Amino acid sequence: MEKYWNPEIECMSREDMKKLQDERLVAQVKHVYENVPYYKKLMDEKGVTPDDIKSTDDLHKLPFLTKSDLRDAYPYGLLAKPLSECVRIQSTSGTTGKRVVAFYTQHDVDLWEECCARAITAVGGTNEDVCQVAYGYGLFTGGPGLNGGSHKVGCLTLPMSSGNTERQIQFMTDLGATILCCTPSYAAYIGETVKEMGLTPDDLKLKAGIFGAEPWTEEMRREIEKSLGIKAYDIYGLTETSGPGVAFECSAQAGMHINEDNFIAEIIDPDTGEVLPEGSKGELVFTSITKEAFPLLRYRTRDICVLTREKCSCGRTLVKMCKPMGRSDDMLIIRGVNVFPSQIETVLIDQGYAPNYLIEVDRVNNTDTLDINVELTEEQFSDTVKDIQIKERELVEAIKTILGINPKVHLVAPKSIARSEGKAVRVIDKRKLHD
Ligand code: DLL
Repeated sequence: MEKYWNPEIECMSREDMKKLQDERLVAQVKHVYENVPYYKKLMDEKGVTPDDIKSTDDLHKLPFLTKSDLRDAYPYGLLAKPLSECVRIQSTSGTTGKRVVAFYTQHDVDLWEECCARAITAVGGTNEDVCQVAYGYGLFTGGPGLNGGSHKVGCLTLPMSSGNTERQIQFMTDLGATILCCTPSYAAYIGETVKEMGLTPDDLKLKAGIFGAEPWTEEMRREIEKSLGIKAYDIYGLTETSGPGVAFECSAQAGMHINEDNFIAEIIDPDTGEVLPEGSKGELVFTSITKEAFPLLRYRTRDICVLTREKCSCGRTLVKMCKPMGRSDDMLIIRGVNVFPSQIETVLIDQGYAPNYLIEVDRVNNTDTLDINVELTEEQFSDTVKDIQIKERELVEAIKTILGINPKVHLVAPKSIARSEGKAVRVIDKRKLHD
């Protein structure tokens, strides 16, 4: 039987949800207009006033916000409540430019934790569970978000943070963790380490994992499910909209339900900004309708996605988003061809490699180069040099078929590609260094 944390909201009729969103949007636009001079200016420039926004049908009239607005307004320029009412700051894990700093009132923290509680309940979590949170704690939203959700549900919460993998596994077995929350790349690494420690999934009590914060493929889902003996569920979110829990997967494991009572989702054409009809592929845009301190309106996520309202077998009526299919800004253009790292990952896993790889893009004599370093497993490593060369050629062919361009493939020794305890670094684009 499917369990819900908040059945009234999660299974609300479309009509009632629209009514709720309409009311909340109208109030939110007024709140932002009156308290955030930066956004008021954007609205004034567009000739829009709060009176023009009577329902979600008017959403398209509002100006967009982008990461560059967040940088311009850093640190307090988008704050909509006095600092004395804020109780928390979180920040992006980004390593380039100024970090994004998000603010929360206690009300905002409560709503965020409710979203994460819905995600944990959707994977079967109850107060009988032991929930190991191995996302990073600190400024990154992963640890604090799932930690709060786990408390709300009443799970016994293990606030492990990421890293120290053998200790993670020791706690996991000693304390009988049943739910694991971390990035999918770290889950895959934990799976590898379990095997290396001479353990099998039967030695673990784990039943479910809640993995997100970075792109991962269906093939990777199956790998993780096998190596840990669990069901692996996706979770999505971004610092700008609070953190994990904006959307979460249910028992159907086919797309993530968006917490629409808090976030209105739109899909736009990333080039023109035009709102696209339901079912179209485009850039995901979110409007927070309940957040008090950092209420971003029409925030462009850069995540490329499709929304669907098809009936879900879990009974939830919340709109679903597919796995992000890449970002409008991290898509690689190599010799004029659009390349998403996930396409390469799919080929690697299909051909029996572990998802440990590093893509290096460079430009030599005005021509783009694509080098893909792929780690061999221990079993594959015992092959002769000749066998390895054959394997490299096979991979080159398979990738060429999918991408239409010729990569260089380097099969490297097991464990020679640095492991990540947070988000994996999959791409090094050296062209940016020359520009
Ligand atoms: O990654 C929040 C989070 C923490 C989500 C833990 C899920 C679990 P940021 O560091 O601000 O926040 O990064 C947000 O990460 O715009 C996406 O591009 C990417 N992302 C997040 N979740 C997923 C996912 C957190 N499930 C950015 N699949 C987003 C693919 C994801 N990409």
